[in-house]
Amino acid sequence: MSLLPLLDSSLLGRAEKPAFEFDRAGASRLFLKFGDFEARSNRVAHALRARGLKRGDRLAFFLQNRPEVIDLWLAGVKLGLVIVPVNVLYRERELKHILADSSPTAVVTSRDMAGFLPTGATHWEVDELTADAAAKPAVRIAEPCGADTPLSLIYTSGTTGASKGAVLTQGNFAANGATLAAEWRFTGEDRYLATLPLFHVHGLANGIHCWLISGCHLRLTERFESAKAAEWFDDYRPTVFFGVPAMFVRLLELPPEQARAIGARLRLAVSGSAPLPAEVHEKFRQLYGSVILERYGMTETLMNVGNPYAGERRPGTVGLPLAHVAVKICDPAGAPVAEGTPGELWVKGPNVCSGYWQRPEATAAAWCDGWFRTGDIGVRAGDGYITLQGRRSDLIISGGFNIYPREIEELLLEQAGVREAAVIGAPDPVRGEVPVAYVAVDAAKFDEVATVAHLRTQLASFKQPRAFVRVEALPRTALGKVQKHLLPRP
Ligand code: MLC
Ligand code: AMP
Repeated sequence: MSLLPLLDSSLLGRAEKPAFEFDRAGASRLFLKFGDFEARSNRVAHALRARGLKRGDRLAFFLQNRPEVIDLWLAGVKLGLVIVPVNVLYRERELKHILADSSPTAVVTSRDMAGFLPTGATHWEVDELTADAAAKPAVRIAEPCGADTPLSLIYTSGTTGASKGAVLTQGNFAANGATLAAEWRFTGEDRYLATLPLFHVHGLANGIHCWLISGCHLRLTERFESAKAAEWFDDYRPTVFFGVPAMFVRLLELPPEQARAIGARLRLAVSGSAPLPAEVHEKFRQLYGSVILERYGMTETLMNVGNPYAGERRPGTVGLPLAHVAVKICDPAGAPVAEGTPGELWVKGPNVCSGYWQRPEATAAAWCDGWFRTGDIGVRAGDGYITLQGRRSDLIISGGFNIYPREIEELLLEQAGVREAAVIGAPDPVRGEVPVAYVAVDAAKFDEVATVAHLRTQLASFKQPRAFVRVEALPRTALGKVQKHLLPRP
């Protein structure tokens, strides 16, 4: 299944229908129709081609949410480019790795963010690119692409080691978007409030594609801001909202009457990317009168499992395999386990990426007989509902952003006076978990203030340890492996 024909139902088929709105800082609200996105992305495609980009070339974007991200994405679909979305919170160390690994022709960024890029990175300012595109023809150029044409490299650490690029194809996005739009019953009448970042698959693969496939209306915000959420919901009156659990926790702060009115208009609230506590599910239902639909996905696989649209949305579970997705739960040897027995989730389907960019060994380790090993541990009940119970690795998820402790530990070990370092996730009422560092230091050499200041320049804000706990030595097994579960809780 290739992607453009699905999107054409809106780009060409609903050209005159109002599609989109966005509040621009210091300017009036921008309103666009589907046909405007067709024209804008064609112009951008011409501008990119004039700058030398051709099929298969990588093009990164390092941008807050704005309509130009959608233009770039659609231009990428049309030209057969490989778009590399980059988290806006990433800093030097993370950016260097992604840019070195994906070798993009350029990074499209804004003037205020260009300074974060490593020295020497080729970057194009989005406003200049847009001005350049405005002078180009609006007529479509499209390379012949198919389901197997790579469309995006999205960086994830997988279960181990350095961050890897998952190679997602046009077919992966088409299958995921078509399944979700159908299962979640999107129609042209829906109004989708899009506050999730477009550099991750939740906002990009699910949000943008459900919108374009169904031809509904979308309001994009630069980012989620809890202080503005009430105003957005009242003003835009969305029927659909997608969020990470931290957003739903923030929404519980709204006054009951306002929440009830918002809930009465909200046909569908979807949570994913991190576990939604059953308590938040229940409180949201009480306050908003709306039952959150929790689903489970990954960068490498897009969406795998979800609670049903019609039927029981069971708190604490991620529901049933989505259409076209096969899920088996396996023991460490790869044999399926019995109902009620925990095991690793393995998935197979048109949603699963084709492998890791230029890492055949990592790809070989993660796939087995055509099944992708998710690293997530879950259990299936007699009626098929799946409950996730944790992960094989010690991944921390904070506000829906993934943190690999090892990355922070390695950086800490490079700091003066740090002998040993271990990072774990501490429970947090809003973000689910936050990273906390345990360090064994030489007091004379270690400067906590300087270390924190240095980490800020190297790591995304959500990876900054929220506390440093000093220990004499890390607890270790006889073989020297750190026993994180024995660390004193902060
Ligand atoms: C977050 N921050 C941003 C930002 N988003 N800063 C600038 N621009 C953005 N777009 C920073 C803030 O500066 C702050 O830094 C911290 O994050 C928290 O911000 P907050 O305003 O206090 O918000 P909070 O109420 O805590 O909510 C955080 C959040 C954010 C929910 C807005 O965590 C978020 O956007 N999460 C979405 C992650 C996501 O899309 N994941 C999907 C992955 S795909 P500081 O320094 O104070 O910490 C995946 C697969 C799947 O997992 O299944 O979907
Ligand atoms: P990412 O690598 O950013 O794509 O994150 C994917 C990981 O997020 C999955 O492997 C899960 O561990 C986690 N995840 C996604 N959705 C859920 C959910 N509904 N409940 C629990 N964990 C989830």
